[in-house]
Amino acid sequence: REAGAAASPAPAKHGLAGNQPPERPDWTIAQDWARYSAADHAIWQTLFERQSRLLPGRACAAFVQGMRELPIRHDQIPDFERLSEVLMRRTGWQVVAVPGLVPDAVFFEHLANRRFPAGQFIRRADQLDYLEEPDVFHDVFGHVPMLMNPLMADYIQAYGRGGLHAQRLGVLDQLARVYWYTVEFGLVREDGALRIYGAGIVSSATETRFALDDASPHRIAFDLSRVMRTRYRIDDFQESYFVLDSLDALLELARIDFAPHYAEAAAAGELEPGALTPGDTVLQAGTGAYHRARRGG
Ligand code: HBI
Ligand code: FE
Repeated sequence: REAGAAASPAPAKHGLAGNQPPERPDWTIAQDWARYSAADHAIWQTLFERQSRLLPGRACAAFVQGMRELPIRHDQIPDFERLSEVLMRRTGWQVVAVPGLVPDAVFFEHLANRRFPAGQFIRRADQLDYLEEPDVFHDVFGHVPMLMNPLMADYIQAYGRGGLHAQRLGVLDQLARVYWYTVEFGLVREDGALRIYGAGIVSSATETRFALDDASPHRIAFDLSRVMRTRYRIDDFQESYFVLDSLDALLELARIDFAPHYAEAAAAGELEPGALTPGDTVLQAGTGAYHRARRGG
């Protein structure tokens, strides 16, 4: 089984592109769609077709609907300007191109202004299942369809605002965990089953199967303070997935004041990714076999 494609960033790590000074202070670059090669588009097509075979019955309804309503083809890397025209009308969002990971403050500033920073580059053919930085497939296939859903659109903007505030409060790690276990690796109950809405899962063939079908990970009902306490892995599948009752819960998360939850989480102490606690509503306790085998345990 290939490594999980946790193609989402570790907090505060500048990307490979971060080595040279940014062209603009907000780190945006031109997507320059015409410069993608046939080989680039072919990698998109490979990834797109693989997920399209896997996702029916696994991706949540909002993801499927967002994908259907956006100009995202199977055989070409989408043009961000065309995506932004549709997104802007629907939820006021736009997609801006960046070279890779950008500093936290820059990332939050974009999200707070309904600009989603998407990697301009696409992974190499030998990186189909794992890459360190979010590329255009992770960001546009994984994240952008959910931005057509008003609940997620508001939630991610609130996250951007919260991120700027959390940095000042010194609680960024806790907030980043909430993003990680929702926007990146969240599951949601739908028609009595578990469905994917997290971009890190929905854009990964291996993790799409692992998160829903494998006996190894825990599936735990989402609880804000609990998630704030829970460390996460950036280099492999998650050991625990947190489940929303419905995407309506994002509305609540976008509105409430996180401050008391930060304090509660800090007082309760951090949890390892695979831990269970008495307060958990465990929907499915995992065996942990996958990660034990990876540790050679
Ligand atoms: N930059 N381009 C990009 N994409 C991300 O998802 C991203 C980032 N920088 C920081 C970051 N995510 C996380 O560290 C924050 O969510 C904490
Ligand atoms: Fe991401």
